[in-house]
Amino acid sequence: MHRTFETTTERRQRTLDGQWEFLTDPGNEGYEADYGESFPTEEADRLSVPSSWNAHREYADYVGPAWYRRTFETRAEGSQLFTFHGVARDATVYLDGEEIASHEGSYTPFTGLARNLDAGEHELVVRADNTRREATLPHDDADWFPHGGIHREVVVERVPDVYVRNLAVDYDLYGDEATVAAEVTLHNVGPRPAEPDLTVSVGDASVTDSVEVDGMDAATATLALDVEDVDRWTPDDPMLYDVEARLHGERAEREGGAFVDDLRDRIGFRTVSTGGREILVNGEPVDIAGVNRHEDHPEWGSAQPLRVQERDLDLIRRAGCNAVRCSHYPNHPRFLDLCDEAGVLVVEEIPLWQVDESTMVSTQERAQRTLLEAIERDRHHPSIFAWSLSNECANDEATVVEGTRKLKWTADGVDGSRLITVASNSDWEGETDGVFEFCDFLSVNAYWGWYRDGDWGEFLDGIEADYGEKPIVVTEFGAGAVPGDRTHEGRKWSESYQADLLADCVDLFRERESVAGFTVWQFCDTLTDPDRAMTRPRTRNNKGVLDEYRRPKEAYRVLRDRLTDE
Ligand code: ADA
Repeated sequence: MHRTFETTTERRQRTLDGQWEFLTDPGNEGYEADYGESFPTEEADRLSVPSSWNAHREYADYVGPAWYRRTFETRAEGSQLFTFHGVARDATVYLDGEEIASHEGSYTPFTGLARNLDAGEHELVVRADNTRREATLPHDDADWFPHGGIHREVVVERVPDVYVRNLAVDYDLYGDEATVAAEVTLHNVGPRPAEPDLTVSVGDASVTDSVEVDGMDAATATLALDVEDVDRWTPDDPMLYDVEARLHGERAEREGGAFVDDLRDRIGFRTVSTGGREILVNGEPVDIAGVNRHEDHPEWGSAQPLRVQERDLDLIRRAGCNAVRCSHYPNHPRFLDLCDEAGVLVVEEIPLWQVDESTMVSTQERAQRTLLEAIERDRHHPSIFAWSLSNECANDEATVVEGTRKLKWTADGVDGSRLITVASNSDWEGETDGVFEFCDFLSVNAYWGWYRDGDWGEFLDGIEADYGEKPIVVTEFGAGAVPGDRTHEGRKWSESYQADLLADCVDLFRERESVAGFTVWQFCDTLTDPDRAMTRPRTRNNKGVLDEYRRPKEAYRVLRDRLTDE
């Protein structure tokens, strides 16, 4: 299951996990060119879905297009909704030879609908391509490994002619009362108009209305309801409420019978804001102590089995951390569910990474789309307290500033309930950041003591002086450590050097009033882009406080000693 709870009780929902046929296509010919119309099953390998093909020895370094195929059976005629929760990176989906969906970007979902699909066997073919270019997100210079493949779940749901396409819940909180507005989009894939009853419920409160939706059309209705005696979501007591949009309707006379459909999610009632140099949850200051986490594992690549997610979160919490920065992209939605349940605070980012003037222009539209997709997918997670619009872009350039401002407007337009930030290394590069001006808090990346010598204290003095009274979160700092290299001398690349540097930084950040928190770079060692292999031993970014198998380095203990009483 792609979430920790059921997202429907009425639809027949299947996850197309398991082995799919798989074929790389280095010449980008399509299988038709070499093999004729039908998929060359005899030539194909079998690969597990979800997984990254680079986690399989034979395809460890493969970058380019590849093809997946499988068949599946449907018992009865009906419409089927296919949701791909993540294909890395660009994908086109064909059902029985017809294209039903295409999408760019590894980390946000997309859907394809097959109207009135016949009963019987069907063929699903997916073309995926992990080639990075100047205008892809991330671009071709990004330093994390370009995993490819169907790395998140593929879910198929049988939906009635009129079904709930989307549910977006917003609320305002007044003490322990909430006024909720639920925007529900219905999609009618049948030819005739319909007027089903729509019930929206939040916990025990509910409201019902009827909604008209024309044949072959969509309609959006906003239903309002009040929730009383609200138990707020707090990091210490992360109370969650079930939300549901449920449809009841009569089919057209000729067909007879009733239909029903439902879509479920969860929300948590809380506010996030800033006050002076502090980040506030429900008006209370929180000290952010967290890690940066890439989705990466030696056995799974960028895919994320539940057990890996549970264990990662457990290790994060055992270190005394209360926050995760999902660097540098929307993480798997189930990981966010776990954070909601644990009361862990999350910064979600889009993969707009180290973009300059020219790449800002070429990626602007993709960035807007990705941001919208991320917010649409994740708007209900109470754990997410901030959207991070970019990482280490050339924020001293006017084009980049204006492009980022557009992203902020986009986020504000669809979700006014979270803080906005960007992670910036401008000051570390000796430049002035033009984007900080419209951020709610400043996310600062710097590697004093690793890439360069310098004084963290002086550096923070400068930031405090330059950007007004806003909270500062040091979102990246750290040092590389080759696991097992423990030395008395504590030279670079040793665990000892990394541990000492982290200890000094954490002590300094915690003492400083302007610093509302920090997220260590990074949770665990991760595969790096092969182009960086000569400066990164083991072709990994070794700045993890755990190694790639999540075994602790000295730095993990140092962090834990400082953040817990154990
Ligand atoms: C940058 C970047 C990270 C990581 C880090 C490093 O700050 O944001 O993605 O690559 O550097 O390890 O050098």
